[in-house]
Amino acid sequence: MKLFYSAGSCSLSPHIALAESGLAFELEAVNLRVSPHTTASGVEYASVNPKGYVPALLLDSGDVLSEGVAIVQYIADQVPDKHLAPANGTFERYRLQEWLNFIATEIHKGFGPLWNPATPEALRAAALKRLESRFDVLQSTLSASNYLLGGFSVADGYLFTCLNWTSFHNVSLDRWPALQAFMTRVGARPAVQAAMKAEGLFGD
Ligand SMILES: N[C@@H](CCC(=O)N[C@@H](CS)C(=O)NCC(=O)O)C(=O)O
Repeated sequence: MKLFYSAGSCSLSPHIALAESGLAFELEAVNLRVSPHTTASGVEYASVNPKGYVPALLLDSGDVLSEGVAIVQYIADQVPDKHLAPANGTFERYRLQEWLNFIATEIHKGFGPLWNPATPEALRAAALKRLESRFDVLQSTLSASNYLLGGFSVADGYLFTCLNWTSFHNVSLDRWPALQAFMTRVGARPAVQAAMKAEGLFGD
């Protein structure tokens, strides 16, 4: 398997899932700053994932799977003994999908306007306010539980990935102590450390 990624972006989520899985995998960086986006081996990225964005997972079969929430569930299902996702068909699996969708649409895409330097200040402030209301929801869950589903799951790797962006945007998590504790807890996991190190996110 090969994960196409861009350091620190949402592709860190499947990278964490792969590291947690113990499965063998390769990485190939995608340069999102150039147009057209190009991979480290010099291939035009659209030939791998016509959607043009990371992440994408190239399977040994030759199939390419895109969309982070699909990829992390695929990875989790390869290693059921690791309990990275509840079993398909159980109510808990729908609970996982509920969180994954919340993270994708409310948190991940909630950061969208903050990345765009052309976003007017009023729009940025409104986007931040909306994000903060979603942080309140997370604070409520994570003050009662170490992880979103109780035990670590791929949803936690995804949430960690997105909340990590608060540091890029100077957004303090001081008002959400359970989120701060969550970041410390997830960030200390060896697999998360390994994925972040591989992406050069520790500045070394
Ligand atoms: N719907 C996609 C969105 C992925 C996404 O937003 N990727 C961003 C990085 S976090 C990206 O590659 N942006 C570059 C681009 O769209 O050209 C998913 O959930 O996987």
